Amino acid sequence: TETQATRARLRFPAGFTWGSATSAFQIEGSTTVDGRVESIWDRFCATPGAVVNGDTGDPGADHYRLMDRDVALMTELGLDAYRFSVAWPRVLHADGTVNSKGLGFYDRLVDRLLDNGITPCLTLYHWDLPQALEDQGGWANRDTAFRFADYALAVLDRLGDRVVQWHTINEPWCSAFLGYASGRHAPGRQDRTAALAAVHHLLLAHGLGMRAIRERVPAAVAGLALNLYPVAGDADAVRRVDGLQNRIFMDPVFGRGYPNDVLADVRRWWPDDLVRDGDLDTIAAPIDVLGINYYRGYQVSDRGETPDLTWVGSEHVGFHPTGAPVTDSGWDVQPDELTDLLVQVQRDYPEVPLVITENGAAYPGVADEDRVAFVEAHLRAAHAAIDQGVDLRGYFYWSLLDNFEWAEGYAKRFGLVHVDFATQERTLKQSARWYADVIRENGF
Ligand code: GBH
Repeated sequence: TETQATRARLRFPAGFTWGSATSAFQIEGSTTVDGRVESIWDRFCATPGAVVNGDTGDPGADHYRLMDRDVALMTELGLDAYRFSVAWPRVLHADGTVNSKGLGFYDRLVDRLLDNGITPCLTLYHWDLPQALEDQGGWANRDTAFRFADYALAVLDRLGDRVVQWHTINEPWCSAFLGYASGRHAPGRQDRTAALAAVHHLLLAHGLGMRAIRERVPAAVAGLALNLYPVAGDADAVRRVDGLQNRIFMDPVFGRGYPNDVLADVRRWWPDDLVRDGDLDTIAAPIDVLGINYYRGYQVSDRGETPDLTWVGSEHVGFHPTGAPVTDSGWDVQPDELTDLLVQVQRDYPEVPLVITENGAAYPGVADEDRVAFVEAHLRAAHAAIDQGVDLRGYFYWSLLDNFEWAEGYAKRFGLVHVDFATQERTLKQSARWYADVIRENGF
């Protein structure tokens, strides 16, 4: 109607999914209960100097115990969908048998969500590898991909009758390069060859996971979530960073194999027997949707001041501020680049619809106008991409709750909902109220 058109100046397509996202290790706490085994992040948090303030996964936002309360918050916001991850260390006992009690938590979560009309969107792996697997080489070990498939089947067998939306792996770039090259994330290794092996084994795990999902849930809508970055600056640096960040994952997933220019850059460290017959077909299993996690773009140059181990074979590349305002994490706020990214991904990989599986920012406080402005600008950018023909199906704000921001600990707050980590009191931020209006109006 006319009233709605004037009130909501930007309307999203009918059926557009409004969501918010979290991940298991970042919110659950209760890391030693109900048979949960140690993960690489538990071990990493115990390493002096690894995480700001020595913060750990406990008690976190205590979501494992406050789940009902948190689903009530989602209902208050009016979320269409909730993206969460399952903790692999909760699902399998140390001896590899299925931990029914650990899975029971997700079983109840899914039921709660469905009871409240919220679509569960399940991510199988958001960085919390069982430490026992790391002790056998972690993602640098090919066998981990097959263990992931076993784990995926255990989750599918328990939840596949009710969960339709699945993502295999969240941000394999972080697991591979921050985990094994720079060592900024768990398991904190600095080994270029291990990082490249991890890239391949994470992608192989994705492909095997897709196969398991297809076997068990024929109606599934499934894919993976990549943290993609638009890159600008010196041509060779752009090619290298775009290659290691974006194309090294998208090209194999969309059936093109690894990009030759990236293979040439990393040749010295790429293990000889890494890619076996059939692997690329497994990785190229058709997906239904590509999840994009968008936070910022990169401004790069051919010469950085100090070598950065993250960028295997391109350690000399420099990263520079654009001059844009920054969030509390120091990240440049670059909404327009989101339009370019979505348009470019859809043009270069036209096979599938897109969904923004994460977008958000760290800002302090409950009166968080900055977060409102951030989300509004990014939704405008997403809408502009839709206007240019991009098939964008949804938007998930990162994050529902303030939580454990990995190596940054609890100091950086991404939530729509404020969490007092001492009392576990939840308070809706101004942005949460604003987002609830956006959801109700399907725009703003
Ligand atoms: C996402 O990562 C994650 O999926 C989510 O869990 C996380 O909470 C959220 O975004 C916010 O960060 O300077 O070398 O330490 C986005 C990718 C990875 C970007 C870590 C910042 C710090 C790299 N993030 N990275 S480093």
